[in-house]
Amino acid sequence: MSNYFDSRDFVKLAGNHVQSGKKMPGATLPTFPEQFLWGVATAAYQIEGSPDADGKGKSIWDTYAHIPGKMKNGDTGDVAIDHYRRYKEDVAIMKEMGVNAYRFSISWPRIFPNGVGKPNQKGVDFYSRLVDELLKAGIEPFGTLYHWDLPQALQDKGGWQSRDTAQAFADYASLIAEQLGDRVKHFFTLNELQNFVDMGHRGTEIKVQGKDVRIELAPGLQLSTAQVNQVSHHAVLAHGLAVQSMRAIRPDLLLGPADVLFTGVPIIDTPANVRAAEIATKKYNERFLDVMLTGKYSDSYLQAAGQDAPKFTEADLKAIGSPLDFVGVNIYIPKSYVEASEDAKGFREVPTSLTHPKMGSPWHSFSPEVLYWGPRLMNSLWKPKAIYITENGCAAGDVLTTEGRVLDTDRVMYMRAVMLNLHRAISEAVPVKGNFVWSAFDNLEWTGGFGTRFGLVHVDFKTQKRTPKLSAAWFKEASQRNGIV
Ligand code: GBH
Repeated sequence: MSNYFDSRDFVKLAGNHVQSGKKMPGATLPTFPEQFLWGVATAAYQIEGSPDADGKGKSIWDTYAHIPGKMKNGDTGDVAIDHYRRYKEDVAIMKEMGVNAYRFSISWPRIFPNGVGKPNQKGVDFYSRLVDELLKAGIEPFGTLYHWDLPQALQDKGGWQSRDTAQAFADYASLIAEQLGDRVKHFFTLNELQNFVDMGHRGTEIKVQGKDVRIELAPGLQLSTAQVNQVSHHAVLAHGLAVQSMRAIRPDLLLGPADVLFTGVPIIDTPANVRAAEIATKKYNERFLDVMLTGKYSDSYLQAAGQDAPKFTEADLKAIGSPLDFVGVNIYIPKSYVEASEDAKGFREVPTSLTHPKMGSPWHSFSPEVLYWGPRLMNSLWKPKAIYITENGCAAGDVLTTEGRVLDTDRVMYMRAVMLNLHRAISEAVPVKGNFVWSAFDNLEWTGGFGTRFGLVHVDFKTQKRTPKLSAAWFKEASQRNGIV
């Protein structure tokens, strides 16, 4: 089918010295555990397009992206990379890239156009066809139930400020378990709870190279701290109720969240700094991973929140703390570099150097060691049964050369560095089972628009032509060798 993407092209892209699948003579660089998954990830709104097809309802992103001034260059997901119609070609490309696991998200309003009520079978059928195509290609499907595209109908009734949204999510989750759970064995509940809660309901400031970068996501609200804390409670409650409702339908499913890990990285490797980083990491995730993995809100959170603490019941905590098969975490940047401190908090944040290197997007400082410290600290704090890195990757200033190549040497540098750090964690017995690169294809980077390219595969957004980048060739080599060359 795609003549621009056969193995010869990979050799052309990567150079003639590559002998796919063979060990390089003399190479002593790391190999990964036998069942390690070399995955890639995407999300529905960022790739699918076809916002009205086959009975789909509106999501909050369909609404938000059309508000003037919200999206860079006025970009929207109306067409995106037209994956809804081109999914077969996209699966074939991933297969050719040596991908053995694919993390995709299911659009809730395709399944429940009104958020609740009668499911839309045609929406389910799309994901069913996608899953069959993946299995035929030998790619293990990993479904994400929520990657930020809440049905607009639920937003109109209060969205995540309403407790009913958590219950509606559990009902949607059980329908997916029933309809896809015969073929999809792994599901992630919600993507990056902390980011969609905070960026969507208050906006977040991140400091990079001394500059504040403000990030907002749909629905773009400006709520009070008490309201945001209630929203975060409903998000973790949705996760817990979904785990329960899916297990009730199919006890054999393997379930966990795909949260973002806010990591404290020790400024230098002294035992006191490592301890400080651990304390910071627990604190940074107190409203999310910490309550999901311990079944309780920490005393320090509840005390500090005081009047602003969320309202919850013991039964809520029991659901939120439901036992999990794995924890998925997206890891891009440290929340902060930290050092030991004598004060009550137990750590002090150190501002990043003004010249700290960064990757293509405004918020993305280049700190590959977070792929070592994140999993390591997570393991020592919460001892999860298994860990998946559900996202890492970077934007780059990709251009097509006249020969039709995309030579993203910076992304290759990034991935080599990240995977070496991840390997270090695995070699210390941290149970990381796989890694999903963000992203398989260039796509709509939320408010950042189409100019912020994260893909291993370049997409011409006018013609929809897909072209694997140098980094795709790197990925194929690494996945075939199950190691770094
Ligand atoms: C993750 O978010 C998301 O899960 C994924 O969908 C996203 O594409 C990926 O990482 C890369 O960002 O105005 O250009 O700064 C991480 C948090 C949310 C940070 C969206 C940047 C706005 C784009 N990101 N965000 S920009």
